[in-house]
Amino acid sequence: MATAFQLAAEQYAALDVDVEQSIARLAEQSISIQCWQGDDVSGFEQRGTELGGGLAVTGKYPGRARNADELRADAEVALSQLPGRHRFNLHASYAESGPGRSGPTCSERNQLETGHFGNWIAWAKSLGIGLDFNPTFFAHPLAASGMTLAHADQGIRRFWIEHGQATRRIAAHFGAELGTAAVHNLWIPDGMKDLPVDRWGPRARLRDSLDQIFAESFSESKLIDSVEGKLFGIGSESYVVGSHEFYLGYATRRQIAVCLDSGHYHPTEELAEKLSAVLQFVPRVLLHVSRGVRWDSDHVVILNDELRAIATELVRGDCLERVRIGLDYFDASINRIAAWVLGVRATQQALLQALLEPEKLLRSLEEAGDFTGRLVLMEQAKQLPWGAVWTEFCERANVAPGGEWLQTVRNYENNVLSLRR
Ligand code: RNT
Ligand code: ZN
Repeated sequence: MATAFQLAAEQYAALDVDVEQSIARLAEQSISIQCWQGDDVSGFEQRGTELGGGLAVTGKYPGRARNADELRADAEVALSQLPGRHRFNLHASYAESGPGRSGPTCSERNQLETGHFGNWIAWAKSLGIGLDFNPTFFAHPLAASGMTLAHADQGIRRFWIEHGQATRRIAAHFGAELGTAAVHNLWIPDGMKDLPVDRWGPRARLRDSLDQIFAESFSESKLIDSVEGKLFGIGSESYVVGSHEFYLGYATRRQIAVCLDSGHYHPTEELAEKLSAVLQFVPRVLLHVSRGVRWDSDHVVILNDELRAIATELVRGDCLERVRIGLDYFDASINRIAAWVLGVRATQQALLQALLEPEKLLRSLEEAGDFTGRLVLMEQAKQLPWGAVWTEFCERANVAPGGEWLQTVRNYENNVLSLRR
């Protein structure tokens, strides 16, 4: 008797879709997993500063990782429940001092060195995964005013420029050590709660700060530079220095990547729609896959229409080689490991659906001007048995296709997380 997968493969073949090709492409696609979901963006610096920067974590779910060893152990549980090979995305505030494990203090952010990340590199090597990196321009006394790289004070601005210079060096080191270019993504919280008089000065200063940070050049095989804009944040509702237009212009001029975060636009704007425009002018895009809900840009990623639209554009545009995909959300109200697994799986499922689209047929209908047939086939494609292909994909990777993975996470919760106080 034919299996569900064989029947699905036949159905797809009838629409000129090769499921084996889709599975092979999906298996190659890594998702960069955000360290900060594992510990509510706390990091390991010896500091008493609140998170700030407009970032707000809500929830008190027990079991947060309290140190780097716990975070790594938790991430390994998530990785064990995911098909494919993924990456891990660190923030500078996750620095450690070495075997002794107590992190540097946050006052040292401008002096961070590769040695502060030695344990992370060794861990990534042991798992055969790549690392990505982010400078941390928040949760710091010198960011308390709401300005960092755009600050009017020379001393404060210098501190943050040095931080960005240091983190690029560290990211390039990750790339060299692990044999896969690390994305260094720069996001700053700079902005104003209420109407500024001077929108120009901070943007001119930010441009100058960036020029200083990006002055040193590194091989593309080690480092991919990326800049991330935003529409607004808590406390920066009226003015964000690093807006989408600002960074799009900056990235175009410098020919670096621009980061598009799906939680960072007006609710009626579609990130999917932007890809074919932005990628005409910048060499690469970093996607921050997130889910905006009301004011919050960082809910756990689920398989929704927006995510499917993004994945579809990536596949139709044949641009997966130019796009790095990372998750960006933090939810402290549910099991944090489950939050990771959910987001990676949803992103992979969206990609699989896109890779299984009867694209050739759709294109031929469009080229023939048959827009009726195009719309009918788009609707028909929604009924296709992609779930059977997903099941096959997971079984080949020895992970559960459905929610059964939660049992492993729950066992770990009972045996490990629940003991953390
Ligand atoms: C903030 C940006 C940024 C952060 C992470 C923690 O609005 O999306 O990417 O979420 O750097
Ligand atoms: Zn982001």
